[in-house]
Amino acid sequence: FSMRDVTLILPMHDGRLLLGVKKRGFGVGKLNGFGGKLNEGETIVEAAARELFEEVGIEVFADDLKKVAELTFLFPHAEEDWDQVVHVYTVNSWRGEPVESEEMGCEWHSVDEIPFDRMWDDDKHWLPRVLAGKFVKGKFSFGEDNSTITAQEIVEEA
Ligand code: 8OG
Repeated sequence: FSMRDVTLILPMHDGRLLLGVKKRGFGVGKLNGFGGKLNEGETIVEAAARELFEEVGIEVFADDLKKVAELTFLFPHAEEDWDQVVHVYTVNSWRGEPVESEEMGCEWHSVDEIPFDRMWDDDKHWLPRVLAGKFVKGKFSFGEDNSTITAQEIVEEA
């Protein structure tokens, strides 16, 4: 058994972060970056670029994706296949204008005023460090409600 790899991409421009509002699926209603599971045969960065285009209509070069975090999420009270490793990237150049899709709305937020109350519970722990330019490696366990953090470990940061 090996954990599923998932992507999360944070487009940034001029001190602002583009966040999606998920309209369906896992994490519906929450503000988040863009991304999802890998398709068969895809690399992680290929999947990241595809998800960005599908969810918000912007096109990036793989080389412009900068890996900023690797986060392990454990859900001991859910099905085993909820556990996953999220590979997080920032990107600051792309082609096209962000557009809403069927799956995602989108909103710009200043990096100084990120609405953590509308995001996943773990984000307030790792995202500020990423926005401060750090690489974060972390592990988070969720409780019975599968949305509140019960244990966390930032295992590496440089
Ligand atoms: O395709 P799927 O719906 O599984 O994609 C889930 C997206 O949500 C993917 O981009 C990874 C991201 N994601 C989680 N858990 C968490 C989390 O705890 N915090 C943040 N910020 N993103 C998460 O799956």
